[in-house]
Amino acid sequence: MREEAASPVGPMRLYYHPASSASMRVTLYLGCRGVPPSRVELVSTGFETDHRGIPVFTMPEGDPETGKLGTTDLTAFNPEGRIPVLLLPDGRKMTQSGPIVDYLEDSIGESEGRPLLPEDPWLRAEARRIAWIIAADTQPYQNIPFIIQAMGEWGMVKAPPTVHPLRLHFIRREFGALESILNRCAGRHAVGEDLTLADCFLVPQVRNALLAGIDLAAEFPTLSRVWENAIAVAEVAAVLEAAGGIVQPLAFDAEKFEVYADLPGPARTVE
Ligand SMILES: N[C@@H](CCC(=O)N[C@@H](CS)C(=O)NCC(=O)O)C(=O)O
Repeated sequence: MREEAASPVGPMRLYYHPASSASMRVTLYLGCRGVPPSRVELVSTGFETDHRGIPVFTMPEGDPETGKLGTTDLTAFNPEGRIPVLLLPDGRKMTQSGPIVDYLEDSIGESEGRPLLPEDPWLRAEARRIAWIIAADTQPYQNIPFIIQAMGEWGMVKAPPTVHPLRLHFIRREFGALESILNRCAGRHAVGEDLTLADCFLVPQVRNALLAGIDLAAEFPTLSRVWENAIAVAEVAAVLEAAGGIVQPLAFDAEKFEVYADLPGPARTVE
């Protein structure tokens, strides 16, 4: 059922946070596609941590949507409680980084900027395959909130979250698959010579892997080359700089986590 429409004027608005790797897939897409703020305005959410040290994204104070909802609880805006969220001028909301990017790619005219999906149907599928491997098969299993909760509530082996064995296992498992795929389809960038949607999804996940201490060049040389070529693109570099640099900054509260998980020693082993 269609959501209640607001005034259908003004830009779309992307609710995101610089600490969110899923959000960064979309902000990279916007930067690389050259979508101006007059078309999609970036709105940073608030950021808190709960008693376990887990990040909680909140509706921004003073935002008109927060005012309408009467709460900063993100689940009132998006029942999934997650970002990114794309808000259309008519009030409709789209969630999930993949569908958000697909919607933007389908609705922005080909005359505006360079499309970030190849024309060839097979190569389009290759780019989406890489995006799906990141979004569906990698990020959820290495996600620090998931790992913290599994340690605290479901008896999983205790270790510092950023370098937890489960996190390392799934990053290495999926990066191994991506390395084989990239060996067939990468040129300068992930799919051929031009930067595509695939690079927009790979870059934030590589930042997570670097926070986990993975030696990308030694373990995944093709992925490492594709990453180096991506971060050499000015638009990509600008998004990374705005989000705190090449390595994903720590986005949980290590001190609260230590108390919650009763871990000996500091949880903050990787800066
Ligand atoms: N599959 C989602 C993942 C979104 C996601 O996990 N977002 C994180 C930040 S990177 C989040 O909002 N987490 C808050 C929570 O799960 O409560 C997508 O691709 O958009």
